[in-house]
Amino acid sequence: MNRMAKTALVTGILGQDGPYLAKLLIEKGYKVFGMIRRYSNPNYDNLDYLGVTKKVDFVEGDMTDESSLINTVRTLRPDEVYNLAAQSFVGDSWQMAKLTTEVNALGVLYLLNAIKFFSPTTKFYQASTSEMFGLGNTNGYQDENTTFHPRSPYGIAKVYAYWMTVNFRESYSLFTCNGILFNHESPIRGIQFVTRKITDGVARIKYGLSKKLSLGNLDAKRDWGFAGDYVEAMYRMMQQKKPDDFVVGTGENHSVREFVELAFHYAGISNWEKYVVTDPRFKRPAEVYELKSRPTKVHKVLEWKPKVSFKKLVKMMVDADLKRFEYA
Ligand code: NAP
Ligand code: G4F
Repeated sequence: MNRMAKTALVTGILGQDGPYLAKLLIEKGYKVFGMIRRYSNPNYDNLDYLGVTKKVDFVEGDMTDESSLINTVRTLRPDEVYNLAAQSFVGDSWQMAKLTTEVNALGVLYLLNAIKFFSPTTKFYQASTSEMFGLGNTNGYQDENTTFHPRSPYGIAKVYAYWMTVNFRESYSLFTCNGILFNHESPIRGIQFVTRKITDGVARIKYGLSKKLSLGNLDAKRDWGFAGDYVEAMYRMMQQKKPDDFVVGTGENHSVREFVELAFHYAGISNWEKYVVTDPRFKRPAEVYELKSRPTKVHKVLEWKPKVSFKKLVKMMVDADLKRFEYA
């Protein structure tokens, strides 16, 4: 190991963003430690997909187990901690509100305390989210000044974590920042999320493995970008002289229906209406109807802009799922 290499601890390393961030940090010369929770059979597929599994050092820990976080931070004393771990599926958060709160809210407090007591020079990134805005908007968009009105236990837990992150900065002068990221997707997006559910469903239909695709609210609108672009914004936030909070998004939004239409189109299937059925099971008790960022601050201060357009993103995901089934 290069002794001068910076060190980063990434929680949630096996999810979607973890592997993209790990790849970026490794390319920048970091030594990356990835925290994984105890599993009888952990799944390294996403890290394998990006070719970085062997370049990450794994440490065991769980966001609900304070002592594991203390031990990890005390032992590694990393330069940077990126807290990506979460029960991140909004739809499940009503059924598992307590677990969601323990992981997404209290877990962040434990991690911040571990840094405060055992490694106060460590910089901390919190994976905050546009779900915190919920119904809140300012003339049809959301930015750093928009009021939070979360609509799910997930969003509420994230609001707690957001404010704890701000509070540790204000109370103890720690370097803590929030990236308020709008939806970002990729070929390794979890299968439950609507984009990947659509591209996986389209590929199954294309290869005759499925006849229907069941979805919930087709009118919901999201500001969708590519995960590979968004981890660069996380990194840049942590390189600032002063910690701050940033909204990260594309500045445009599209409906679930538009995503569906394009995905079927790229797979070469006409008449998408023939295959898509709406199922109330996939509707939410309280919906966030529309999210759209105003990313002026991140453009100006971090000089960050997304590289992958909405159309390119849909195509990338459709192509990847078609390829998976081609060899299945
Ligand atoms: P993801 O794919 O669901 O990954 C979340 C990771 O957290 C998984 O690796 C999971 O571990 C881990 N985790 C869950 N519970 C844990 C626990 N108790 N202890 C330790 N690790 C635990 O999520 P993502 O899309 O990469 O998102 C990364 C972060 O950004 C999340 O905090 C999410 O809430 C936030 N965010 C995401 C988006 C987006 O559009 N993707 C937008 C805004 C904010 P397992 O692999 O073991 O399940
Ligand atoms: O893909 P989704 O499940 O993502 P959602 O709820 O926007 O949350 C994602 O983005 C957040 C950032 O804004 C993250 F914080 C969070 O961790 C996660 O990554 O749903 C998107 C929209 C919703 O309006 C949902 O009601 O799609 C709608 N939808 C319609 N049919 C569906 C379905 N969502 C899912 N998951 N499955 C459906 O069948």
